[in-house]
Amino acid sequence: KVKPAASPAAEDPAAIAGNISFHAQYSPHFSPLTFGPEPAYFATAESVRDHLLQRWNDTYLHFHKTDPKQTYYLSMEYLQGRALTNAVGNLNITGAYAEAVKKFGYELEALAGQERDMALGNGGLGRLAACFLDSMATLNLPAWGYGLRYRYGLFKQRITKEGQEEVAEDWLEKFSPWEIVRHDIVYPVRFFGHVEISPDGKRKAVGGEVLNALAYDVPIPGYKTKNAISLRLWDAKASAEDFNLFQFNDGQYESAAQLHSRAQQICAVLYPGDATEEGKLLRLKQQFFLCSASLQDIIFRFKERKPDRVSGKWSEFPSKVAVQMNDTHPTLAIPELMRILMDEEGLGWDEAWDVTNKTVAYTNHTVLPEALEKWSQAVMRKLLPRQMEIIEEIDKRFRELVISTRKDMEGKLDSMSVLDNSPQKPVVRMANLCVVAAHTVNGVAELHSNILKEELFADYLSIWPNKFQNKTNGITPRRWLRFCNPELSEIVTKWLKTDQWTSNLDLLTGLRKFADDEKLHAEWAAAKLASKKRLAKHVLDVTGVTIDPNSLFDIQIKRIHEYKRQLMNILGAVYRYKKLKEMSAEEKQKVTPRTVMVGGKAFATYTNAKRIVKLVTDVGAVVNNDPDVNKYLKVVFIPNYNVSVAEVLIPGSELSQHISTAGMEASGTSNMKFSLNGCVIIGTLDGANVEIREEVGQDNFFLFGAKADQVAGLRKERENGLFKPDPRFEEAKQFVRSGAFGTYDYTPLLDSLEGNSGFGRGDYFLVGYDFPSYIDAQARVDEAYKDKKRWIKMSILNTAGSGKFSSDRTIAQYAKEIWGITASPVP
Ligand code: 26R
Repeated sequence: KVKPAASPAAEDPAAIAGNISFHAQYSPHFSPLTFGPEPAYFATAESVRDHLLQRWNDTYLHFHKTDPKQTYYLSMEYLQGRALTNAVGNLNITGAYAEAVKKFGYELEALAGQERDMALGNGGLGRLAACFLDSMATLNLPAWGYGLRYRYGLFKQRITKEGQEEVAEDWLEKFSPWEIVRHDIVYPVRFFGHVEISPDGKRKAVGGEVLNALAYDVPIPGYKTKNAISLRLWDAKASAEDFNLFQFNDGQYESAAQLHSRAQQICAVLYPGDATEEGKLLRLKQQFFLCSASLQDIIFRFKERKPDRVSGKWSEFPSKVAVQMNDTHPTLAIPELMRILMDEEGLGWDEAWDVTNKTVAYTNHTVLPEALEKWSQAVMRKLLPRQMEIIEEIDKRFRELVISTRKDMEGKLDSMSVLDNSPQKPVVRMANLCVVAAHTVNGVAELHSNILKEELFADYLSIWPNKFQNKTNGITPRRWLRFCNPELSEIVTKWLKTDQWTSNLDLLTGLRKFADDEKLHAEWAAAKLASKKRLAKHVLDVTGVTIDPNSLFDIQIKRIHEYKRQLMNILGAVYRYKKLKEMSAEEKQKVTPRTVMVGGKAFATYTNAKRIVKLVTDVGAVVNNDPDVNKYLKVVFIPNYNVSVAEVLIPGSELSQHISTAGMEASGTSNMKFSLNGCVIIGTLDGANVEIREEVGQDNFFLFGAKADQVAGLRKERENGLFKPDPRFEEAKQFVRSGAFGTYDYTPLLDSLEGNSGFGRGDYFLVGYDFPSYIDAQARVDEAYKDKKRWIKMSILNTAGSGKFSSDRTIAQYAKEIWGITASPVP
């Protein structure tokens, strides 16, 4: 019935349907004869993409003409999730598209569900980068992202009898409608080789293997603006010349295409295992590939925007370019920019260093020692000989600076220097290189930034007191409330009498004055129940477990890590189960029914994390099938936690757990998403929890546990044998040891909570110390939940107090206080 129309239409559902039909027929990926949900999704996505392309071209041209200072965000991770709902939402054409697809008999939501998550990231850091892009576009900032186009992003998690199983996830199997290959944008990236010195003393990298970086652009639309920015992802390619036709015709197929297969390895997977030397080398290659290609592109654009710019004008570079390094993974941008400026553009060291320093800034996302990158000097010298020379020079000059200007700090040089020259294992300390080279270093929450200043980078603070800043993380309110929770969004808009909160999240404080309003309570409770039912359906679909939407939904979703203490959560559930078993039928009547849900991926080689996954599933298998208690407690492991699963779980949760050992979680960002969706937090004073509690009010946050400044002392106490475990903690562990949850050997996992040595680290994460106050806090939760009015009020006040945690606020601060860029809206 629908007439195909090539021109994109934004407003009119009939015209949109025509355009969708056009895409189904003229850019077909499937037979146009069948129009099932999958082809319908692709055709719809391509129709939406037409709008994005228009804006994206206009924005590029506008930036080109006005030549503003621009930020380039360098990140090894982007956890974009799905794009369709977000794109039509940001373009403000959801209604029209929903109606259009109805003409083909589809619900827009169902089509959106066809899309594979773009999961080019691990967790917090990658999702933060995705939220930042959304805010940069929305704020009309001249900024964009650079990353790698991994073929296999984060693995798919399957839960079997053995626990977690990792399966490669091929998000590009059926092509992504959201990326545009840019055959016009290709840069050579050199690995290995050696440094050649010309008669006039100039140094230059030559030889080795050269691979090409090919750009793929993902347009990022801003919310209710004409601006659309770019996420540029690099793919590695070898050229035809590298294909040895002679060898191939001689039957030597593998060696004929050797460089082609090496190129494929670079972008094959996100975080390839780095246990082997080959693995380490590959990761370093990935990092350099991102840095080198991005910098060449940045410099190309710097020249393109004002072709009369000559190399004498390099001092202008920092007034046009800001480079933000998302953690230390793109640190090689520093020596690579130095190399380009010196070896290719002819600058001297001092000038190149000045330009580099004024251009790059570094964000730290973790203080965990094992996550602070250190690369072997030997590997680096082999793979990147010229860049390694430059790093050595940076190190040398930093040492000279300290000795000549801060004699008093000389004794600290061993830990402050860029190179760690210990004879057993000489390494480059990437964080130190970042601190020495960048003009600004920031942490991602107040507490974390203070820890950086007082501990990790304390010595540098006295040399560069103005280098250190805080930028508390944020989340995009579009994806994380407006689009994932339309029911609650409508209520918020209705009571605030405006939908402006979607781009000015501070307006949410306006809900506070209705926190006791019974009509709002009724609407709020109904919206929450609807979301809980949607969540329950998801749980049934993926696990086969039926959960009761009237029970308290208690959720912990995040990467599985010992410092995040999922083990404390599950031991708490074990304790709860044991107490339920001991109760009379009468006593049980008074219990608040609970559904405890845990989700998250464990790194493939992280044994204890995998044991924790297994324990949650084992406890669930027993508890959920125990007719004595399963009306009061269910324990579910949610498989394959990702962005799309989060969009279902977060709106439906009532209590969420952010229970890391104080001082260890740099910020956390899901805590913000939960709070924004009216979910109450049980948590420690860690990361952004501290600021969330300040904003939502201490009565609306269940606090427990040791404070960050107590942690070191408590570990000492424990070493000295002064720790007396609470009997409830002993009881919970003993119950697991007794085999109540099956025959799997949990001894090593539980032993990590004991002693001062041996298998564990003497309960390094202080689960035993915090357990009693955690159980007490959970008891307060149970009491609070019995009082429905009180609970809903807490829920409303959480949403009302979440304004600060918009990534619009975070990005506005980066723009002003680090990057020095201003809005540049397309007219
Ligand atoms: C290279 C390897 C060692 C590696 C280590 C750590 C790779 C990736 C990571 C991920 C870390 C840096 C990460 O995701 N950190 C998280 O960043 C979030 C965004 O700032 C914080 O909210 C969160 O607390 C922090 O753990």
